[in-house]
Amino acid sequence: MKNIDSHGHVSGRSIYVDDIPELRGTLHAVPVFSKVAHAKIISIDISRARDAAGVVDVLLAKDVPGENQIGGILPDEPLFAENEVHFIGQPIAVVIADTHFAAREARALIEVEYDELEVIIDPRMAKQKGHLLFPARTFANGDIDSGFEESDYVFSGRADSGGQEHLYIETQGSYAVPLENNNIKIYSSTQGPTSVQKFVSNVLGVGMHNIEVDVIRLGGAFGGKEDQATAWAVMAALAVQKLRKPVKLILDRDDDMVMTGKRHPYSSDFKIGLDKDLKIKSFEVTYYQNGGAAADLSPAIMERTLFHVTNSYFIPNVKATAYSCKTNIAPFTAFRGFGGPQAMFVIESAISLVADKLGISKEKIQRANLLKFGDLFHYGQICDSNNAVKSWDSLQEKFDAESEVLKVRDFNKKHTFRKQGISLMPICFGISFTKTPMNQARALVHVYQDGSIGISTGAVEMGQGVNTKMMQVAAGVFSVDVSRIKIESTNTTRVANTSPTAASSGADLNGKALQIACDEIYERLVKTASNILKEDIKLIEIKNERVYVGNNPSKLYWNEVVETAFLDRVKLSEVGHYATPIIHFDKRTEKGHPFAYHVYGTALTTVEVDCITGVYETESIKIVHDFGTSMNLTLDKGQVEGAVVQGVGWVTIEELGWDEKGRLLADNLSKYKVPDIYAAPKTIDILPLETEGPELAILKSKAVGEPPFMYGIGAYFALQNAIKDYNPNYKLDFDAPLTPEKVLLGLYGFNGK
Ligand code: LUZ
Ligand code: MOS
Repeated sequence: MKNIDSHGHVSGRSIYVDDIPELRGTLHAVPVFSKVAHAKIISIDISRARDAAGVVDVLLAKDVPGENQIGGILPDEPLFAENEVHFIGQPIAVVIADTHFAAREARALIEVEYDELEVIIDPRMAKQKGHLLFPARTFANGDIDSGFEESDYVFSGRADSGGQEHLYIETQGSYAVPLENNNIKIYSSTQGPTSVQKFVSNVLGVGMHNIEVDVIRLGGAFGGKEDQATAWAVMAALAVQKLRKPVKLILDRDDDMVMTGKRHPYSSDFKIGLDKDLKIKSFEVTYYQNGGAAADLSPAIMERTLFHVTNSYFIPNVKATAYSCKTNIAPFTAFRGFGGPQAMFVIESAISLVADKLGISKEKIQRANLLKFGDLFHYGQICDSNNAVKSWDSLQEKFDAESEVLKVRDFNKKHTFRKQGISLMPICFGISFTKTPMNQARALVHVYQDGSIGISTGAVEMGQGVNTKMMQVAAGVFSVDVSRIKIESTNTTRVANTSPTAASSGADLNGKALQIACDEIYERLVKTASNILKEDIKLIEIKNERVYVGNNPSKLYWNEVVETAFLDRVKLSEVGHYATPIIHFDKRTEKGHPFAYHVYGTALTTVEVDCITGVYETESIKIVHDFGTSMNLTLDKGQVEGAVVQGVGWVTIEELGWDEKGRLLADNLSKYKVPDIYAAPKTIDILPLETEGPELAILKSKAVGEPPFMYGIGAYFALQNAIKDYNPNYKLDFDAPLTPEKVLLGLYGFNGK
């Protein structure tokens, strides 16, 4: 089944927040933000802005009737800075005017006087000074000391990975509209409609029932709109509450890049021990997460890092400690993988270092340590499949990895100034929100008397195709044509208390809830059909819009059953509720069974480096991926392709930097490089691993949003191998992204911190 949005997207008819027809009298809001990274605010003068042409109002912290607070997990983030600012881009006020441009011009007239304080950018320095956003955590298993004693080889090193700009095509935005009795409806580009509802009500000092949040779809999100879509909705709603006029706030790209948080940069120290058979005995790691100026989702992201310490490997003795370091940068936030990629980069770096020191191929070490059925994860869960080994071996076989390696070797013999590199990257990613209570969802289903169907769930469509999957679930249960089904917008009035569409779990959680609701109605319709036909209910089945009795088609059709059920006053609406069973986690022991299941896979990446310039290309990526029983291979392959390119971008060309004043260096699209069609791999081949898939996945179709991002990490190590081929004295260092500049330094021996 095709993505139900594909025509709308290609023809430009799909509706995003900024496309919603504006009501008469709509005003426009533009946020005002700090120009310095750390300071006391001495004064804020809004008088010139207030008098500027077209300006209706300027709102500050003192205009907040409820709580001036939008911290998602910890209450450490004011909506508007009042006495201090902690990063460049921190909101101080919002200007409301007749037009977006009037508001933007007036913003420049606001004068803020600062008393500047010390700016900290580096997480290790923040840790040294004791600036942590919340307490450190340690996940441990076994005894690392005896593990190192038993080891024949022990190496230690450091690995750094950089941040990443989400660069969703649609920038952050919201449109808030006054309803009667002081209620407000907000159209928001958010992954978390309930989160927006909750924080709007808290800041406005009203009940959640007074606020309705509606989401049609997002133009991409990647985690950037899980927690950080809130501020823009709150600001617009605040203006509506005061002015009783519709207010729209859509960030310009430059404001979005400066004001919103990105993927967390990490700096890490590791120590790894192996025995003679290359079995990893012990792994110790300390992560310094650059959290930015407020906690945002960092506690959860740090937790996911600690869950992914060992990637797809079994390591009996593990000790991992993570610090979330407070720096003067926009709070870092959720981004596809959610702390997992940062952990996986470190273990892959450690293994690469061992291979380099021992002069053997990395693949030998990787293969020797892959997780097997029955192995224990360091957080107490038992590995319940052999998919790590199966995907690895299946890749070797199906893509003839050995001959790919030989081809690269051959190419490198024949070329002096062009070198290829090849690398294998296995992945293992846990599916479920790490915070157990978040793993719940609801769906509302109406079967209308004409036989058509309306569906609401908590899932947010952001391009990933979750609405198409919801359509498939409902059409599957009722066995009707998809043309009968409408997927409604995601709306807090229809489906309440939703978790954000995140953690790759949108289709699983909402699909299961939807399945439960549809099953209930289906059973009632079967009963109606059995009454009409006077046949045993156990023999009745609805297939392709027709009633079957013991596999024989009857003369009764779907719409007739529905119509009769309606006249018989049968309930044709249902709410489904789903809460993932089995999962639990105990934070005191840091042990439990946090994930419904894991997703596995292996990627083989080949790159080619121009050894005169350092410029490189990704030649090919070949992947065997664990989809379970994919319910939509076209959508799922699309997710793998997009994710792997995004992952390659993260470890190669996407570079965020801040100067000593805390200014973001790549703050627009002429400076920040994302993979374009030329930087994308020339070929991406994806084969599904032949497995059935777990019951806890919707229709046994495994979650696919985040796991394939981490295949991209392979490009880093493929590039290192190419460099090593040109410069045998190349001293490996682990400092992603490996930009062409760094490759050039490596080729001629000038790399390293
Ligand atoms: N969001 C969240 C996530 O709140 N908890 C998670 O565990 C998670 N994992 C991945 C992506 N977003
Ligand atoms: Mo996410 S990183 O699943 O919002």
